[in-house]
Amino acid sequence: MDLTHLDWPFFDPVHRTLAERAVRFDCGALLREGDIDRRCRSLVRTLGESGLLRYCVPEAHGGALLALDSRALCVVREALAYRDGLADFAFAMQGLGSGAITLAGTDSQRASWLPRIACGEAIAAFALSEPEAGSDAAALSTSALRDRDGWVLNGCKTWISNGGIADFYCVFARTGTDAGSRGISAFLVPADAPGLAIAERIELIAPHPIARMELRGCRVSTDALLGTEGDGFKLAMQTLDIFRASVGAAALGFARRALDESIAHARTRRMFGATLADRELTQATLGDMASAIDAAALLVYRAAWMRDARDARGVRTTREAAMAKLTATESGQRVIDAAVQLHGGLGVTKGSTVERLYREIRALRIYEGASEIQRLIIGRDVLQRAAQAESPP
Ligand code: COS
Repeated sequence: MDLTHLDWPFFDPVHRTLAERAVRFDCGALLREGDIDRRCRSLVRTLGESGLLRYCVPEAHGGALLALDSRALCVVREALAYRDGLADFAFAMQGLGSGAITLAGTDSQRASWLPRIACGEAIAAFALSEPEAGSDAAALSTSALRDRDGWVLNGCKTWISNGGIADFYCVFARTGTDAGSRGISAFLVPADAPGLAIAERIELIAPHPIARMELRGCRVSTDALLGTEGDGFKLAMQTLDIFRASVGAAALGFARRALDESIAHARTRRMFGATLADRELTQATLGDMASAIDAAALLVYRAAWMRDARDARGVRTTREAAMAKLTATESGQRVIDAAVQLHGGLGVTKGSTVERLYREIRALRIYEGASEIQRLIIGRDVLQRAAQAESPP
């Protein structure tokens, strides 16, 4: 994989070294052995052994760097996605599922789970979406009622990645009577908590473990509350602010692979007495693909760099993360579509690399906030800035 973008000023030497390591991560055999659950568990374990999962948690709890570093997450996701979507998924979900613990967990919650996440011993999941609350996350209706010795959760969560194989779920539930984003809290729910059941496994066009789960009188202890009661919605959004840029990085990895496959194909495929690469039409297509990739990479790494630089000062980078995810996933889809077109019949043949990429990129425009939500976030921000410029505080 081309790593020349790591010369851009967004990066420190540690990111270049990390990218070289991530590119070398070999998951070949793991991707073929057993069903999807087994493959995913093996990938998590092997990613743990390789040390890459240490970039999903901070140093104090088994991580590689002092704090959760957005650029490191993006660099690893891009390299893994270049190789395989399931490897990227296994890495990303360890970070997303444990992100709220890193951001708001108590010392004891962090000590219980983060070191195990970092070595691949435990699998994490993020449980926000519900059948009637996907894009409108604040409409969630799962409830958590306090009782004498803990909390009792009731409700349904769906599209939960790692559902069925996770060791714990970061569950968002309503603890107050306030409607909307107020009154939502986060809970750390172990997979074996009484009352938690996987109700349905969901099959995707690019398979990974994902499920609908039910919480019926699911009892957890008092110390399962994650962060401050009532601040769960903000915690979910803060977690997504970090991981949305990294979804853009995964899209970049897929798009780079599509470009490389297209270049190799164009240089060898002969047509009308020349190679495809000799044709100006092909050259223009490759030019469009390469430009789209660089544009997306600039936005992804700007967002990651800004979060790393500004987080300590408490400055939000929601807009930048939204721009990165929106642009990289949407343009990634177009780049891969162009790759399929260049490959002709081979592009739609089951088992070809570009056919796999075509399936793998699609969900990225939907999960962790669909493109429409990212456009909404950016649009609202633009209007808010305009209003502030008119009447400064
Ligand atoms: N960081 C911290 N706080 C945030 C925040 C962020 N990134 N985004 C919003 N908030 C806060 C707001 O400041 C506001 O706080 P106050 O009530 O104190 O003013 C509160 O949260 C509500 O914010 P807002 O009014 O913007 O919420 P909305 O209900 O309008 O929802 C969207 C905003 C649509 C952006 C949100 O629901 C969303 O991101 N939806 C997509 C969900 C998603 O990604 N689902 C996939 C799950 S993982 S696969």
